[in-house]
Amino acid sequence: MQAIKDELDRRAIQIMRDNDRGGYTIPTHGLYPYQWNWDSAFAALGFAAFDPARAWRELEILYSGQWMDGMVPHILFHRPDPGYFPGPDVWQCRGPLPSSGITQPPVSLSFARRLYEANPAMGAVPVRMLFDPMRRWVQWFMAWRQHEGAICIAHPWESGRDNAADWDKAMAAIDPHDVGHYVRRDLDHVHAAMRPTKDDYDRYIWLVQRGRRLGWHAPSMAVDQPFFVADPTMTFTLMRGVRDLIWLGEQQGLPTASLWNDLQMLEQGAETLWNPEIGAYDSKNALDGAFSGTLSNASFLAWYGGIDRPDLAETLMQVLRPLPYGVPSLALQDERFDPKRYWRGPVWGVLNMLVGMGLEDFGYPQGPALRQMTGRLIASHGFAEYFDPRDGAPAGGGSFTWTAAVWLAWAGVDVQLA
Ligand code: 2M8
Repeated sequence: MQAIKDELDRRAIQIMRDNDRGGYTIPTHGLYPYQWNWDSAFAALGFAAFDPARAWRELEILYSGQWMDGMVPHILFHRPDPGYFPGPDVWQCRGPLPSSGITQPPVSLSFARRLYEANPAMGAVPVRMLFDPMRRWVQWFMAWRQHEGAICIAHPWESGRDNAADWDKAMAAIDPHDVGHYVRRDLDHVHAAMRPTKDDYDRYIWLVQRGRRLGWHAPSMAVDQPFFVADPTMTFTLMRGVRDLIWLGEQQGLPTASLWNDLQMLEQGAETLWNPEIGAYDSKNALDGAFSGTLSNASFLAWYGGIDRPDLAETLMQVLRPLPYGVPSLALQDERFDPKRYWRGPVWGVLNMLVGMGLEDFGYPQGPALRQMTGRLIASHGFAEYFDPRDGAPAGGGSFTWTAAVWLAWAGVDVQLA
């Protein structure tokens, strides 16, 4: 058994090294040839298991793309690559590096704390360097993505759960008839049945075109927003991020006063996302106040954010009961459930990890159980981008950085293989 675990560790490290582009890591060769924001944060955790200095480098390069207004972009286009659409020519942004004009869940705030805790002597300098950029990113979220204390997305790609059922109604309100012709590249790499539909893509690109037209100027973009949805992914990852940033600031004697106010606001905001009809946290359209009515894996991030809800654990048990490999991106009982289509059913190692870490913090037995399920999923089905939640069949891209990182940082650590 130890030999199998050693071999999986070796493969995971090899994937991280193969996807390393010299200081930053791509999610997977071909499909995603650039540096993605939250993927990079997971990569840092993976590197921490075998090369802590390289882990900090990953975060430093990520923050080197931060915009003047504080936003840290969701993609940094370090080197042009025609294999991905939309590339830097479509986004036309004006940050210090070629980038996209939107952001992604700020898990890097919390993972910086994990890196620091593992080795405070090595972490002191990078923490002092990254603290202010991180605090400015938090301020950016509070200024431009906050609604009644919850954190919203202005594009489905911001949540990281691109085609989640959460956004269906809000996306239907967009009319993308003037989007024009464009050529998707994702379908060169992955079967169309596992990817978002053309209707989704028309709206993704239409929203990019709007941002470009407005020069990605946050105040202009906030006027007559066509899409603005409060998202549990963003709200809970930022909530934990702020807690962890406060902790880091206190360790290093850095100013944390404004962060306490942000935290209080986020805690109030999170409660606006509790949907009693589904017994869980839900996304909510900030433009009309309607809940999406979606039980997703993000519905269970409350513990990760630092909030304990025993009634949420009841709902989680029901969602997990029929499934062997963890929290699906959409509950099996939902009529929109699609086991292969990306964020509309498949199970993702990264979300299992965030949900599981939160449950472990609060001492729920489902936390270690989720860790073992994820370990067994990866051990038996490889380092795929995501998996069919019913039988674990691998889907999407292969040799995936964040799945390798989840193995190294969490799921593979004390895995018990049969
Ligand atoms: C997926 O999203 C990108 C756009 O950002 C895409 O499909 O082109 C999502 O799974 C997202 O969460 C992830 O960060 C990205 C790279 O792995 O791929």
